Amino acid sequence: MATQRTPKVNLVNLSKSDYRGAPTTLCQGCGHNSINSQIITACYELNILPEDIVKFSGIGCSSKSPTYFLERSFGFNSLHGRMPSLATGALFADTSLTGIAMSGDGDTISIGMGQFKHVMRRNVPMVYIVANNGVYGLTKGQFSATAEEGLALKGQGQNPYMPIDIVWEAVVGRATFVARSFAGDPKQVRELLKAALSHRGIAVLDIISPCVTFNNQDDAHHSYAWGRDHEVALHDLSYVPLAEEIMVDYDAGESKEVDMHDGSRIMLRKLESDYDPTDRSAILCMLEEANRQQELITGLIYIDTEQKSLFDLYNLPDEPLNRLPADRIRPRRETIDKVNAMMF
Ligand SMILES: Cc1ncc(C[n+]2csc(CCOP(=O)(O)OP(=O)(O)O)c2C)c(N)n1
Ligand code: SF4
Ligand SMILES: [Mg+2]
Repeated sequence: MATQRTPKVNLVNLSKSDYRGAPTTLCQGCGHNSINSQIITACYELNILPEDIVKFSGIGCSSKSPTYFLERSFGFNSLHGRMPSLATGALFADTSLTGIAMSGDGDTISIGMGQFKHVMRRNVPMVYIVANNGVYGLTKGQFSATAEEGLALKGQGQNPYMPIDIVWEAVVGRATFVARSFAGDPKQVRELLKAALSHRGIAVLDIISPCVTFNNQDDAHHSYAWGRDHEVALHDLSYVPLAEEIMVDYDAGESKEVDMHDGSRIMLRKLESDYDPTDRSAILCMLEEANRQQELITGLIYIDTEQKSLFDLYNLPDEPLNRLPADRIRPRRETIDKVNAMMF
């Protein structure tokens, strides 16, 4: 008689399939599919209950992605470019949840740029992924604001404009965790996702995610071939959860440690040179130079674990606001009268 194999479970007694979503309807080979798989693996390996996660997205192929991971989590699809304000409100209402947002370069950097800037300056605790392919994939491949100058696409002509660098915008915009990765480098994507999920503040991940249907020619800056040839990893990054004994297998002086709020650590092993992800002005110079040299810099680019998050700025009760009874959430009649009296 054939024996049935029991699926492997994690510390919260769930198998990896408990973290999956509906079957994807994205094109085969789309970078977004690869990011989705790493979200599933990261959450499984971190033993997070899917019910403790809330997913957010806007509009685009990338924004369809939350359907394809964590089907046991709640999810919100916003209007195009408006996901950050929806996420801010939802997370404020229940600060016990972990937010994972999936957006696109069109959704965030074209129509959504204003909202993106404000969610970063407010340091809303959430993982904010931009699956960046240089085009509007869903509406058939128009140039997005991250497309490189001179990119020529069938039916679109040649892009005359300079691109916007998402990482640059995030560092200047005061996001407290900024990283870049490449969908063709799944290990790095996974480790960065795990670190981002432990960050208390906004974690922006610019992930180059090729659109195989509209923008994957070898010389295009968001293609698999270009990414593979031009990726320059700043460090070899490993995420070490609190529960695991830290096995430092690096020589002294060869690695940098970043301590996270929850006691976990990010280990950054030196590759070419020492890299300090806390020195904002040096980072901006490095990004400028990398763009000039056409290098795809990846890794943990900037981190600040000291800045207060949006929720730390308010005197919030321990219980989530959306679970407080009406008599605790509504101001009393006398309070309203007092406020009104102050107005006149
Ligand atoms: C207000 C509004 N304007 C325009 C559109 C059309 N539209 C839908 S998705 C999209 C762009 C999506 O691009 P991106 O965020 O890069 O996602 P991708 O499909 O490339 O993953 C556009 C312009 C829309 N849905 N709503
Ligand atoms: S059109 Fe492009 S972005 Fe959309 S699913 Fe296909 S490959 Fe992905
Ligand atoms: Mg896009």
